[in-house]
Amino acid sequence: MFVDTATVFIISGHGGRGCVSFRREKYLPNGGPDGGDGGDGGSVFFIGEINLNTLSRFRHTPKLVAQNGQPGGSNNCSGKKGKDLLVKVPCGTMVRNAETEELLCEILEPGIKVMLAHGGKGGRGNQHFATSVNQAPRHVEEGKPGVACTAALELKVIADVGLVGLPNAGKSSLISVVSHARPKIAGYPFTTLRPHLGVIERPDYRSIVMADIPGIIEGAAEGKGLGIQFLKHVERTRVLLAVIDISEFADPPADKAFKIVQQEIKKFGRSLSEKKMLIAVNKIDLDPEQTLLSRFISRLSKEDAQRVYPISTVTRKGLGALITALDRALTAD
Ligand SMILES: Nc1nc2c(ncn2[C@@H]2O[C@H](COP(=O)(O)OP(=O)(O)OP(=O)(O)O)[C@@H](O)[C@H]2O)c(=O)[nH]1
Ligand SMILES: [Mg+2]
Repeated sequence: MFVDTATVFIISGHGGRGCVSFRREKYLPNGGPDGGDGGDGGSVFFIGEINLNTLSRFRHTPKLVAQNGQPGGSNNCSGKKGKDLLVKVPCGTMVRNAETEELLCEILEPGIKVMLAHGGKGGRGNQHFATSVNQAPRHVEEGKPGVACTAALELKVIADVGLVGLPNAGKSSLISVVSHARPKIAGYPFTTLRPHLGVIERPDYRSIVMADIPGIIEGAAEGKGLGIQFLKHVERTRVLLAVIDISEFADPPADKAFKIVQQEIKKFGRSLSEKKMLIAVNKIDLDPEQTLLSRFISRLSKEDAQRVYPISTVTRKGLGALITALDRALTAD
């Protein structure tokens, strides 16, 4: 199952208690206080990880607890600091305070570490409390408690290009021939159940990140099929690529399919329909005379017709031109 939301309980470590102790040595009957400080509690950090694409592990382990600091010891020994907890999360994770819904942070890039809960400070040992009038203090500080909070995590994958289309259009086939991504491909609807990312290598060490999401169907906005929940994953992309099956087996046929895509994107709202969109007309190997392609293009608006890229993921025809166009659309602004 693809999980893109999770609730976690974050608890940083309690600071260790300071120690009450007095120096005891032979021939030194009344040594001064030598109680060490408690160690600081461990903090909880989130760190962005490129290879993760779900929050499912938090369903099983929602408690994220850093270690407590150790109490101080005698002989001025400080307690050990509690170990920090480093939690790997997929890039694109948004972290909110579960009660107030306030956005705490967004983990956008791999390797970036964000502290979610600071560990409690360790208490001071009695060595700090000796004064001229009290040379044998029995007073120490308790360690400060850690921070506890409940956070709501939400994953919205980050990509440059988002693939949108009906089930079976060939979205996963496309991502698998232009990148190293290997999502499942099959001739039945809803093969893809969760988003996949693929990286397309470009000259000059540049790359385009493409997101394959589950297919949408008419009425997706009202919850039909897998719904439009996955469209939020293309919310952060800069360019949308509609993938349309041009073959005679396409059900519904290409022009209807394109209308559904446009309509569902509009219904989703959140400025998705204002994004640049290119149209990949797929499976042209099944339309050798280009009759279906010409008919499809003739029914489009002039503006849309100029954004059509005929491709076949089987023969790989048109893929180069499509990628160049995507690249141009991404670098245009
Ligand atoms: N002939 C032909 N078949 C294709 C082409 N591209 C994809 N297919 C076939 O179309 C079927 C669906 O392909 P997928 O890539 O799984 O389609 P999808 O859009 O990811 O489908 P969902 O994940 O269900 O939304 C598979 O049987 C593919 O082999 C193509 O260019 N030509
Ligand atoms: Mg698929």
